[in-house]
Amino acid sequence: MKAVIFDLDGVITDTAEYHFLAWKHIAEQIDIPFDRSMNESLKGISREKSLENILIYGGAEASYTNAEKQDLLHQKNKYYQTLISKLTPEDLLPGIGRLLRELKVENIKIGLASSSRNAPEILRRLEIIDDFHAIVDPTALAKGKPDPEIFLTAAALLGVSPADCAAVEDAEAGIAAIKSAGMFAVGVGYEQSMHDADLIVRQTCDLTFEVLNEEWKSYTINRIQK
Ligand code: B16
Ligand code: MG
Repeated sequence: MKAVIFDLDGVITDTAEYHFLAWKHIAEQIDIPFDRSMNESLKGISREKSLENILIYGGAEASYTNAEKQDLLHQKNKYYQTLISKLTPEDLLPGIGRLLRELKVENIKIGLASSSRNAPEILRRLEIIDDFHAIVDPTALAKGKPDPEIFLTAAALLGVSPADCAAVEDAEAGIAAIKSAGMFAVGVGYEQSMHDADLIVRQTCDLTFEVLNEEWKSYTINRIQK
Protein backbone atom coordinates (compact mmCIF):
# COMPACT_ATOMS: atom_id res chain seq x y z
CA MET A 1 0.00 0.00 0.00
CA LYS A 2 1.71 3.17 -1.20
CA ALA A 3 -1.19 5.61 -1.12
CA VAL A 4 -4.57 6.15 0.48
CA ILE A 5 -7.13 8.20 -1.44
CA PHE A 6 -10.02 9.73 0.49
CA ASP A 7 -13.50 10.79 -0.44
CA LEU A 8 -14.48 13.92 1.50
CA ASP A 9 -18.18 14.19 2.29
CA GLY A 10 -19.10 11.51 4.84
CA VAL A 11 -15.53 10.24 5.24
CA ILE A 12 -13.40 13.17 6.41
CA THR A 13 -16.22 15.35 7.71
CA ASP A 14 -20.00 15.11 7.88
CA THR A 15 -20.76 17.58 5.09
CA ALA A 16 -23.15 14.92 3.68
CA GLU A 17 -25.57 16.36 6.29
CA TYR A 18 -25.04 19.90 4.95
CA HIS A 19 -25.68 18.74 1.37
CA PHE A 20 -28.91 17.19 2.70
CA LEU A 21 -30.01 20.44 4.37
CA ALA A 22 -29.14 22.53 1.30
CA TRP A 23 -30.99 20.25 -1.15
CA LYS A 24 -33.98 20.04 1.23
CA HIS A 25 -34.12 23.84 1.25
CA ILE A 26 -34.21 23.91 -2.59
CA ALA A 27 -36.65 20.98 -2.90
CA GLU A 28 -39.11 22.70 -0.52
CA GLN A 29 -39.04 25.83 -2.69
CA ILE A 30 -40.01 23.86 -5.79
CA ASP A 31 -42.48 21.57 -3.99
CA ILE A 32 -40.65 18.30 -4.44
CA PRO A 33 -40.58 15.91 -1.47
CA PHE A 34 -37.01 15.30 -0.29
CA ASP A 35 -35.96 12.88 2.41
CA ARG A 36 -32.83 11.14 3.68
CA SER A 37 -33.22 8.12 1.40
CA MET A 38 -33.33 10.43 -1.64
CA ASN A 39 -30.26 12.23 -0.25
CA GLU A 40 -28.46 8.88 0.13
CA SER A 41 -28.82 8.28 -3.61
CA LEU A 42 -27.13 11.65 -4.33
CA LYS A 43 -23.96 10.95 -2.33
CA GLY A 44 -20.87 11.32 -4.52
CA ILE A 45 -23.00 12.62 -7.42
CA SER A 46 -22.17 16.05 -8.94
CA ARG A 47 -24.24 19.13 -8.14
CA GLU A 48 -25.78 19.29 -11.67
CA LYS A 49 -26.62 15.57 -11.80
CA SER A 50 -28.10 15.77 -8.28
CA LEU A 51 -30.53 18.54 -9.34
CA GLU A 52 -31.45 16.57 -12.47
CA ASN A 53 -32.24 13.50 -10.31
CA ILE A 54 -34.34 15.57 -7.88
CA LEU A 55 -36.35 17.08 -10.77
CA ILE A 56 -36.89 13.65 -12.35
CA TYR A 57 -38.00 12.28 -8.95
CA GLY A 58 -40.52 15.13 -8.64
CA GLY A 59 -41.73 14.67 -12.27
CA ALA A 60 -40.57 18.23 -12.99
CA GLU A 61 -37.64 17.71 -15.37
CA ALA A 62 -39.36 19.61 -18.20
CA SER A 63 -40.68 22.45 -15.99
CA TYR A 64 -37.45 24.44 -15.66
CA THR A 65 -35.37 26.28 -18.24
CA ASN A 66 -31.59 25.99 -18.21
CA ALA A 67 -31.34 29.47 -16.70
CA GLU A 68 -33.78 28.51 -13.91
CA LYS A 69 -31.79 25.33 -13.22
CA GLN A 70 -28.58 27.38 -13.02
CA ASP A 71 -30.30 29.66 -10.53
CA LEU A 72 -31.37 26.68 -8.36
CA LEU A 73 -27.80 25.29 -8.47
CA HIS A 74 -26.43 28.68 -7.46
CA GLN A 75 -28.91 28.97 -4.55
CA LYS A 76 -28.08 25.45 -3.35
CA ASN A 77 -24.38 26.19 -3.36
CA LYS A 78 -24.85 29.55 -1.55
CA TYR A 79 -26.85 27.83 1.18
CA TYR A 80 -24.26 25.04 1.41
CA GLN A 81 -21.39 27.55 1.59
CA THR A 82 -23.08 29.33 4.50
CA LEU A 83 -23.19 26.00 6.35
CA ILE A 84 -19.55 25.07 5.64
CA SER A 85 -18.32 28.52 6.63
CA LYS A 86 -18.85 27.37 10.24
CA LEU A 87 -16.57 24.31 9.95
CA THR A 88 -13.58 24.07 12.30
CA PRO A 89 -10.98 21.33 12.99
CA GLU A 90 -13.48 20.00 15.58
CA ASP A 91 -15.63 18.85 12.66
CA LEU A 92 -13.17 16.19 11.48
CA LEU A 93 -14.95 12.83 11.79
CA PRO A 94 -13.64 10.72 14.71
CA GLY A 95 -10.31 9.00 14.05
CA ILE A 96 -9.53 10.79 10.77
CA GLY A 97 -6.92 13.14 12.26
CA ARG A 98 -5.21 10.14 13.87
CA LEU A 99 -5.32 8.11 10.62
CA LEU A 100 -3.75 11.00 8.63
CA ARG A 101 -0.94 11.22 11.20
CA GLU A 102 -0.38 7.44 11.07
CA LEU A 103 -0.17 7.47 7.26
CA LYS A 104 2.34 10.30 7.40
CA VAL A 105 4.55 8.34 9.83
CA GLU A 106 4.36 5.31 7.48
CA ASN A 107 5.32 7.47 4.47
CA ILE A 108 2.09 6.65 2.67
CA LYS A 109 0.89 9.25 0.17
CA ILE A 110 -2.46 10.89 0.79
CA GLY A 111 -4.86 11.95 -1.97
CA LEU A 112 -8.36 13.44 -2.22
CA ALA A 113 -10.97 12.24 -4.73
CA SER A 114 -14.02 14.36 -3.96
CA SER A 115 -16.67 15.39 -6.49
CA SER A 116 -17.11 18.62 -4.55
CA ARG A 117 -15.86 21.93 -5.92
CA ASN A 118 -15.94 23.16 -2.33
CA ALA A 119 -13.40 20.52 -1.19
CA PRO A 120 -10.28 22.76 -0.94
CA GLU A 121 -12.20 25.30 1.13
CA ILE A 122 -13.45 22.54 3.46
CA LEU A 123 -9.93 21.08 3.89
CA ARG A 124 -8.64 24.58 4.70
CA ARG A 125 -11.33 25.08 7.35
CA LEU A 126 -10.54 21.66 8.87
CA GLU A 127 -6.84 22.67 8.82
CA ILE A 128 -5.72 19.48 7.05
CA ILE A 129 -5.11 20.75 3.50
CA ASP A 130 -1.32 20.48 3.91
CA ASP A 131 -1.60 16.76 4.69
CA PHE A 132 -2.69 16.04 1.10
CA HIS A 133 -0.11 15.30 -1.59
CA ALA A 134 -2.75 15.54 -4.34
CA ILE A 135 -6.27 16.93 -4.64
CA VAL A 136 -8.22 16.10 -7.79
CA ASP A 137 -9.97 19.04 -9.47
CA PRO A 138 -13.46 17.62 -10.23
CA THR A 139 -14.12 20.31 -12.87
CA ALA A 140 -11.32 18.82 -15.02
CA LEU A 141 -12.97 15.38 -15.21
CA ALA A 142 -15.09 14.04 -18.07
CA LYS A 143 -17.11 11.64 -15.90
CA GLY A 144 -18.24 11.53 -12.28
CA LYS A 145 -18.44 8.61 -9.83
CA PRO A 146 -19.19 5.67 -10.41
CA ASP A 147 -16.73 6.15 -13.28
CA PRO A 148 -13.18 5.38 -12.03
CA GLU A 149 -11.69 8.55 -13.60
CA ILE A 150 -11.49 10.54 -10.33
CA PHE A 151 -9.59 7.76 -8.49
CA LEU A 152 -7.30 7.04 -11.47
CA THR A 153 -6.51 10.77 -11.69
CA ALA A 154 -5.67 10.88 -7.96
CA ALA A 155 -3.28 7.90 -8.37
CA ALA A 156 -1.63 9.54 -11.40
CA LEU A 157 -1.18 12.83 -9.50
CA LEU A 158 0.40 10.90 -6.60
CA GLY A 159 2.62 8.96 -9.02
CA VAL A 160 1.39 5.62 -7.63
CA SER A 161 0.00 2.66 -9.58
CA PRO A 162 -3.75 2.08 -8.91
CA ALA A 163 -2.93 -1.47 -7.72
CA ASP A 164 -0.88 0.06 -4.88
CA CYS A 165 -3.71 2.36 -3.71
CA ALA A 166 -6.42 1.94 -1.10
CA ALA A 167 -9.39 4.32 -1.26
CA VAL A 168 -12.05 5.20 1.31
CA GLU A 169 -15.70 5.99 0.48
CA ASP A 170 -19.12 6.27 2.13
CA ALA A 171 -21.25 5.98 -1.02
CA GLU A 172 -22.18 3.16 -3.35
CA ALA A 173 -21.21 5.18 -6.45
CA GLY A 174 -17.80 5.80 -4.86
CA ILE A 175 -17.14 2.13 -4.00
CA ALA A 176 -18.05 1.18 -7.59
CA ALA A 177 -15.60 3.83 -8.88
CA ILE A 178 -12.78 2.50 -6.63
CA LYS A 179 -13.35 -1.09 -7.70
CA SER A 180 -13.38 -0.18 -11.43
CA ALA A 181 -10.11 1.70 -10.83
CA GLY A 182 -8.59 -1.62 -9.60
CA MET A 183 -7.97 -0.35 -6.06
CA PHE A 184 -8.56 -1.74 -2.57
CA ALA A 185 -11.95 -0.34 -1.52
CA VAL A 186 -12.75 0.66 2.05
CA GLY A 187 -16.40 1.42 2.80
CA VAL A 188 -17.49 3.47 5.80
CA GLY A 189 -21.08 2.81 6.82
CA TYR A 190 -23.74 0.15 6.57
CA GLU A 191 -23.03 -3.04 4.72
CA GLN A 192 -26.03 -2.98 2.35
CA SER A 193 -24.71 0.00 0.40
CA MET A 194 -21.07 -1.15 0.66
CA HIS A 195 -21.39 -4.73 -0.59
CA ASP A 196 -18.55 -4.46 -3.12
CA ALA A 197 -16.02 -3.03 -0.65
CA ASP A 198 -12.95 -5.11 0.35
CA LEU A 199 -13.12 -3.79 3.92
CA ILE A 200 -16.15 -2.30 5.67
CA VAL A 201 -15.98 -0.28 8.88
CA ARG A 202 -19.08 1.00 10.64
CA GLN A 203 -17.56 4.34 11.63
CA THR A 204 -14.45 6.36 10.78
CA CYS A 205 -13.05 5.78 14.29
CA ASP A 206 -12.74 2.05 13.46
CA LEU A 207 -10.33 2.86 10.63
CA THR A 208 -6.75 2.72 11.90
CA PHE A 209 -3.54 2.16 9.95
CA GLU A 210 -3.23 -1.24 11.64
CA VAL A 211 -6.69 -2.42 10.46
CA LEU A 212 -6.07 -1.06 6.97
CA ASN A 213 -2.64 -2.68 6.69
CA GLU A 214 -3.79 -6.08 8.00
CA GLU A 215 -6.70 -6.21 5.54
CA TRP A 216 -4.45 -4.98 2.74
CA LYS A 217 -2.05 -7.87 3.42
CA SER A 218 -4.79 -10.55 3.19
CA TYR A 219 -6.20 -8.83 0.08
CA THR A 220 -2.82 -8.92 -1.69
CA ILE A 221 -2.19 -12.55 -0.70
CA ASN A 222 -5.63 -13.50 -2.15
CA ARG A 223 -4.90 -11.50 -5.28
CA ILE A 224 -1.59 -13.31 -5.84
CA GLN A 225 -3.21 -16.73 -5.25
CA LYS A 226 -5.98 -16.07 -7.82
P1 B16 B 1 -20.41 20.50 -4.60
P2 B16 B 1 -17.80 13.58 -2.30
C1 B16 B 1 -19.84 14.98 -3.33
O1 B16 B 1 -18.68 14.90 -2.56
C2 B16 B 1 -21.08 14.90 -2.46
O2 B16 B 1 -21.19 13.60 -1.89
C3 B16 B 1 -22.31 15.18 -3.27
O3 B16 B 1 -23.45 15.14 -2.45
C4 B16 B 1 -22.17 16.57 -3.92
O4 B16 B 1 -23.29 16.86 -4.75
C5 B16 B 1 -20.89 16.61 -4.75
O5 B16 B 1 -19.78 16.30 -3.94
C6 B16 B 1 -20.66 17.98 -5.38
O6 B16 B 1 -20.41 18.91 -4.37
O7 B16 B 1 -21.81 20.91 -4.85
O8 B16 B 1 -19.83 21.03 -3.30
O9 B16 B 1 -19.48 20.76 -5.77
O10 B16 B 1 -18.70 12.63 -1.57
O11 B16 B 1 -17.38 13.09 -3.68
O12 B16 B 1 -16.66 14.11 -1.49
MG1 MG C 1 -18.91 10.87 0.18
